[in-house]
Amino acid sequence: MSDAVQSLVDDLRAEAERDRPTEETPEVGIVMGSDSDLPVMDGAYDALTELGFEEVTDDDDPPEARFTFETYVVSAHRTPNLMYAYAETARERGLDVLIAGAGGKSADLPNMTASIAYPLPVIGVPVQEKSVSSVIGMPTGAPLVAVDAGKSFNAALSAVQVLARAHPELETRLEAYHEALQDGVGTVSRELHERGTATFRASRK
Ligand code: RP5
Repeated sequence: MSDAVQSLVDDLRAEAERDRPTEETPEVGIVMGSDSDLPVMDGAYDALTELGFEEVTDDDDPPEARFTFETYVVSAHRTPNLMYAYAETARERGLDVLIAGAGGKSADLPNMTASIAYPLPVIGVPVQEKSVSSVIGMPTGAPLVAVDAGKSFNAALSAVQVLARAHPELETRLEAYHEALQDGVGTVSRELHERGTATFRASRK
């Protein structure tokens, strides 16, 4: 194992040994197979921050926000030891739900993470269309929830839905988010109706 990977594995295992209060540990863990997945996986970042989550970048100095998340690159095939350490320590490190994304035809990070982290729920994100079947193709008894290719934003919303069962505050935030979506449709619907198609279409160009 390289020094860079070994030090990450050591940090994860050391963190799992610590007994931090749940308010100080991230609820959501985001992992992706490569930093090249970030332009797709950053939808999860966008959704979580929109819902008031903040990112933990230093376990010893977590952000003020009550609900937080963390982000790592973990390659199933190039760094299997890191994948194992990440998934194996996830629960002990206080995580409640994981979002795992990978691309390529052998997108094994989501399903292997789900197998190792079980029974922690894992939401898989196929980073590309060609990754869908390898992400969702889990055998009976080995569950993985998955979104469509590229839908990391929805993966994060689903993660917050899971958390909201135990945190009414998050349910309120999800409802407010949905109401804002509805409001957007209502506003544009009235605008289209009242301005008429020709004017509305011209105003969009
Ligand atoms: C990239 O390699 C894909 O986007 C994938 O997420 C990443 C990791 O694949 P492995 O290193 O696990 O094979 O092409």
